[in-house]
Order: sequence, then structure tokens, then C-alpha cells
Amino acid sequence: MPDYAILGAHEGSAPESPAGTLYPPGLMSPRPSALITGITGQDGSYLAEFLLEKGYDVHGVVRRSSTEKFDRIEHLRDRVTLHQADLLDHRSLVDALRAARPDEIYNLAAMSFVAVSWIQPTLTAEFTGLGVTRMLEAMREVCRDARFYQASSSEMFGKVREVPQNEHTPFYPRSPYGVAKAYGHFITVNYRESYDLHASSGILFNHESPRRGLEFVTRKITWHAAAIKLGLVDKLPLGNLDAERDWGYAKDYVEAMWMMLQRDSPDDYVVATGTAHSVRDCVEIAFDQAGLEIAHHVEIDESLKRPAEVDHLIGDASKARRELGWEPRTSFEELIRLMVDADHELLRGGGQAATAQLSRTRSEAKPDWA
Ligand code: NAP
Ligand code: F7E
Repeated sequence: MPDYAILGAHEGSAPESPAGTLYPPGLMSPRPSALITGITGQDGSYLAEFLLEKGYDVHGVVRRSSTEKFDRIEHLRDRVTLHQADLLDHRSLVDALRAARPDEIYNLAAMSFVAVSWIQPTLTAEFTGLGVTRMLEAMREVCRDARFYQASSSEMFGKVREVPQNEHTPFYPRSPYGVAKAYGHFITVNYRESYDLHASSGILFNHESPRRGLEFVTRKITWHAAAIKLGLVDKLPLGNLDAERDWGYAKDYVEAMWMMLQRDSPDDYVVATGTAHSVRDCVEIAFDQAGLEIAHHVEIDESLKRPAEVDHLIGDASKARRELGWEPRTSFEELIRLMVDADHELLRGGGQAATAQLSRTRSEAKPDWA
């Protein structure tokens, strides 16, 4: 098998080098290169690790901030090349692509927290919706033969039209975030069909990990379970305990992203475990792992309930299983238990990181709709 195939660059045709030189089959090709927007996020950090292991030259887009927040990729800093760019700024995206010359582009950057999308609806549309068009336009301009992955979301299904949801289920988004993602999804499909781009969209259901942001419900629960156990806090405020999600492990899910870009033809794929659990189930497992009584610590905070809720999501990933050979490897219960253990380990030392996190959870922004 040729070297580029082992490394993961595209089978079936000779890979094109960034400068446009074709390498005939049998000749050594250079390392495949990938650019990840959102590399500082949960998925971006796992995907960067995964691609480095596969031998890729990994580039990441980071946006300028007065304080660098690179915790999730600190351990990779000397192995990835970072480019300063912003989804709001076309010029910077073009420059990042020119510098990186990627074979594969993973567009993971977005305003990804659903609750905040009601507080910043226009910005959410700019980042999460129009940002996709800016990336696709930059790709057309600089490297139209690259392969493009768009991070679509199960939030597009919203008020679900059928159960379970698959690639043909109609969308009914229930938040400004879901609406913006539906735009990002369809513009990816449209550019694929209009310009014959290798652009694929992964409709990923919720996926979590010890690197999940503290504002998302699973991590909020596992962090609090560990913090309560250690006597750092006493209460866990939550909103709707009845909401159900199809939760998987982020580390398993980034593999599906890569698998999509190794296909000869671009397409859309649902990525999910096929099982749903409630927020209440999550609390029960986390508190069991920490050896705590729920009744003593969990309180309902009405302001954490959303103006329009997504009640029940469950995905049918049979196309991804069949065509990509993708399988989730981690059960919900294993995931929540490993997240509690990781938070316990993190907080046990009581060091600077834990103190900073504590002040962050205390200052959690309250939405205006309550
Ligand atoms: P995340 O942890 O919130 O990471 C989001 C990333 O986007 C961060 O690196 C962030 O950079 C970057 N970003 C935000 N706005 C940007 C801008 N204007 N310009 C450049 N970068 C920007 O999200 P995630 O959980 O890894 O999710 C990755 C992607 O998958 C997102 O598009 C999300 O909407 C989508 N998705 C997630 C799930 C899930 O369950 N995790 C499910 C379906 C789809 P900073 O570090 O500078 O903030
Ligand atoms: O909420 C309920 C809340 O914020 C899950 C993002 O990655 O997945 C994520 O979006 C459920 C909702 O994730 C609290 O009402 C109850 O029903 O963890 P979440 P999400 O909204 O599903 C999708 C697929 C994405 O694409 C997004 O980017 O939990 N819930 N009480 C709560 N949620 C939060 N955050 N905090 C609570 O206290």
C-alpha cells in the first residue's frame, strides 16, 4: 500500500501536493497536512492528537485574545503549527490556508454553547453560520482540491420529526445555535453540489469528555460531583432534568470526522451511539461514582431552563457504521464515570486550575429570559 494511504491521505488517486505537483503512485508523497479551525476546543484538541498519531502535519487556527487559552493543546504546542485567524475575517482565513496548504480542512470552530445563542443570536449566526461560508470561500480561493469537514449538529433536528434521527430526517431547530448550524450544513451541501468540492458534513450528536467546557451539562455535573466530594462546593444548580440526549465520547467521535474525509466521495453522516439518557440519569451515575446522595445537593434553578427546549435526541448512525466502519467504543456510563474520576483527580490537588475553575462556575452568566 502506498505511504500516503497508510498515513491517511486520499486513496484512489495520487495525492496532490500543496504546490500542485502530482506524486505518481509508488513515489513517496509528503506527509499529509490538515488544518483544524477550533483546535483549542474539546474536539479540536482530540482531533489534533489523532491526526498527529496518523503522521499528519497539523495546523490550527486560533483567534487573538488578550489572554491565551490553549490549555487543551498545551501538550501539543511544539508539534502543531498555529495560525492566527478568525471566522469573522475572510482575509485571515485565506492567509491561514495559504500558509498551511492543507489536504484536509476540519471546520470545528463555532460558538457552540446553545444557551448563549439566545443571548448573542447575531454573533452566533456570524460565527456558526456565516463562518462556514467564509471557510468554504477561502478554500475555493486557495486550495479547492482539499477535503472539507463541517461540524454539523444534532441540534438541527430540534423538535424531532422522527425517532431515531438519520441523514434524511427533516430539521426543526429550536435555538439560534441550531438555526445557524442548519445554515452551515446546507451551505456545505450547496458548495459541494455547486462547485464540486469534496465537502462533507458530520451530523454529530452530543459528545463529551474530561475536556468538555464546564458550562455543558455533563461536565457541569461531573465537576460538581467531584467538587462536592472534596468539600469545595455544596450545591449543584441545574435546569431541565428530563431532557434526553444521545451522549458519546468525544475521542471516539473525532475518528468519524477523519473517516469521512478518507472516502472518495463526500457525503453527510450521522454520528451517534443510538442510546439516549436523561440529565437525571447523568446525575445519578456521577453521584454514584462520587459516593454522594443527590437529594442533599441538587437544586433546580428555573433560570437554567431554556426558552425552547430540545426534549429528546437519539441518532441512527447505521450509515456511518456501514460506509465508514465507525463504531462508538465507550458507553454513557463509562463516559460519566471516567469524567468524574478525571475531575476528582484535577481538583484533588486544589491547585491554581481548580481555584480558577471554581470562580468560573460561580460567575456562570445567567441568561436574560428568566
Ligand atoms: P468548543 O469546545 O466550544 O470549541 C469551539 C472552538 O471554536 C474553540 O477552539 C474556539 O476558540 C473556536 N472559535 C469560536 N469562535 C471562533 C472564531 N470566531 N474564530 C475562530 N475560532 C473560533 O466546541 P467542541 O465541543 O469542540 O465542538 C466542535 C464543533 O462541533 C463546534 O462547531 C460545535 O458546534 C460542533 N458540535 C459539537 C458537538 C458536541 O457535542 N461537542 C456536537 C455537534 C456539533 P476559543 O478557544 O478561542 O474560544
Ligand atoms: O445541554 C439540559 C439542557 O448544554 C444538554 C453542544 O455541544 O450538544 C451540545 O448542546 C441538555 C439541555 O448541550 C442544565 O436544557 C439541564 O437539554 O450540555 P448542554 P446541548 O444544548 O445539547 C449539541 C449536539 C451541540 O451541537 C452543541 O454545540 O441539558 N440542562 N440543566 C442543562 N444544560 C446546561 N448546559 N446547564 C444546566 O444546568
